[in-house]
Amino acid sequence: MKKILTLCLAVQDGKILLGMKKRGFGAGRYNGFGGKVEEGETITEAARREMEEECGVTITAFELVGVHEFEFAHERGNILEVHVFRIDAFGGEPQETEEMKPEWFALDAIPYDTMWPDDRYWMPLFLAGKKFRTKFLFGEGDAVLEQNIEEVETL
Ligand code: 8OG
Repeated sequence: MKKILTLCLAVQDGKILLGMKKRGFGAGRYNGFGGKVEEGETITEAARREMEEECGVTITAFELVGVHEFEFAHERGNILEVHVFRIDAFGGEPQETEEMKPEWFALDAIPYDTMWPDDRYWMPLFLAGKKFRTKFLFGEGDAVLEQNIEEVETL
């Protein structure tokens, strides 16, 4: 079974916008904004909706830059397919919501120790403006057991 999700990372003036996830899957970690694509919605529509719901801004310029496949050793065959968007412009000011507390980080001070453990491996490609496809297998405590990161021309 495959679940399709989005992940939106806004970069502006040498900073990246992350949010501290306050509840649910991934709570206590900084991450971009996003979530599951709902029925009847395209992946880009889902990305727009999640940015509005989770930090109150409206995307005006974006690009799909990566696709991850995440799998957990205790439930092999259940794939999380996460579509990563770089947000180049948005309207409004990021606001704290019930789900996320937004915060800007300098690109050389990304808080990898409080993020998903795979992020430190693919974020350099993202920050270098590359496109990528990855596969990660997580074990207990979300340890990365296997990883495959491929730079691609198109997605
Ligand atoms: O709807 P929900 O908030 O549960 O969606 C999960 C969000 O977390 C979604 O934006 C996709 C994202 N996400 C994962 N796994 C990972 C991961 O390993 N790294 C990062 N950076 N984001 C992830 O589901």
